[in-house]
Amino acid sequence: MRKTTMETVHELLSAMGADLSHYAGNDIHSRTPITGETLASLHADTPHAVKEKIGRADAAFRAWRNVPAPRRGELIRLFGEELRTHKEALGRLVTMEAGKILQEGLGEVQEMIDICDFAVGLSRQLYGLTIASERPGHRMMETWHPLGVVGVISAFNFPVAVWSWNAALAFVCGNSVVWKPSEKTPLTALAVQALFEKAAARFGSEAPAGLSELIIGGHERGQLLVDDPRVPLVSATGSTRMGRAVAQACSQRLARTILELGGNNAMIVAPSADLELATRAIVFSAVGTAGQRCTTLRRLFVHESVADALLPRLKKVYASLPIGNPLEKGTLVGPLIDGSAFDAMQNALAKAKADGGTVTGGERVQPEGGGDGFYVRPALVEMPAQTAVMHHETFAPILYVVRYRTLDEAIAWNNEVPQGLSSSIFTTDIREAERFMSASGSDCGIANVNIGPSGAEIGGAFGGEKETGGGRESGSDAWKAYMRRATNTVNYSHALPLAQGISFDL
Ligand code: UN1
Repeated sequence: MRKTTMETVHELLSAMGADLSHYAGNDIHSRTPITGETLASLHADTPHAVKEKIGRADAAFRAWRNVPAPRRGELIRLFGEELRTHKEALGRLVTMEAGKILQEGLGEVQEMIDICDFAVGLSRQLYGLTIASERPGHRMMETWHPLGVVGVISAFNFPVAVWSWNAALAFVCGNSVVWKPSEKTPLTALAVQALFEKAAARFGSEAPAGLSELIIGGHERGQLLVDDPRVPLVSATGSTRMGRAVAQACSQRLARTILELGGNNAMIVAPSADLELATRAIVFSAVGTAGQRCTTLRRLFVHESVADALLPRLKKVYASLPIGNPLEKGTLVGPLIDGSAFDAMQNALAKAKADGGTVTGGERVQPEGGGDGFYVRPALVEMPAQTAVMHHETFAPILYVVRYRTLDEAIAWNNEVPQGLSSSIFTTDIREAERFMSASGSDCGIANVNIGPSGAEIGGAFGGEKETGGGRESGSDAWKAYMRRATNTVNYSHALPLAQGISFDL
């Protein structure tokens, strides 16, 4: 007999050691976007429980900060092992709860494994500088110390990887983590928490209880985390509207934030571009994850000399995109997360039409077995100019295409929107490529050449400017945001010279 989706989900959860019985209730409903069916109904943590969890995490921090960083790395190494063992199960669960195709579900778990590896190495490289002192017999240095409880708020579209970019770094840096995942994806969060607990059990008693806490609930539960004075850093991923609220609340109590908010990412296709590569990059970055990545390609600026060669190719690929069940091999476009995402997409397309756009695709499709899932054909929209609708991020597969004449014009359009996450140029002209990456080029946190704007590796710092929020997560030196820096000046002389040559004779 064929298993129901619900049975499969429960099997996957129990394979990973996640036990839903603690959360039996009726506040939060996990629905699979594949068919719209409810997978599980959970109760939300009460405000009291949220405060207790933050308290436990705070106590855990006080013990964990004294564990040597390379030992802390060992816990993350074990966690990475759990993720390797359960990659298939977790990847599948991501697909079932968030609707992305299985290749991308697995890719998301791989991204978690990659950041664990990065964090293990980092645990032996939390370096500070030594600095030449202006005073004789003095030494200056900086030391990086753990910060405290790190609050992580994540969105439905990367229900597990975004937590891991933050958490893997936070843990090796000596912090504890309290996670408030999207209320649309509580099951994947419970699975990850269970895998972390397995790793912590193998690590032993040096890992204090409360090191990783999970809060199930809606945004008002997240608000408790954001407002809590025991949380010195909140890392939030989601809409600009949410990020603004988090920033305001945190600035009120002078807490730190790492914000990774809306993206409205563009690609420039220049006259010398390799159009075959560009086509593949455009399609992956515009329709991957059904247009629901913050790095999704949303605006395409094509030089007028190549537009007539590129657009027919694109239309051809778009017309034959396999849309359907994201668990099935061969599917490239899965469902949107829910009906409101579909409505937002239709609204944006109506506005684009009113602005003179010509829309191809964008309609709802109903694949066999898709039930109440919201599947759409990705839309290509040829626009006469970059109009107001293009200044907004609509979390759906809509690609606006505008023809350009000069590179200056295309770069200006790239930068004209309020968001500043990712961008790319396809060109084989080194001058254009360097110009795009220069100080007067793209104003985004990510500026790529001959690859699309999405699908970043974990080794680089990830994040963007302007309304994207300015935060950086993941690789490079993003770890510094999860620590506090102490400057230490040590006097090993028998005198007490003052800085700036001040004389202060007693
Ligand atoms: C997001 O959509 O919130 O670069 C993150 C990418 C992925 C991460 C996207 N590595 O597309």
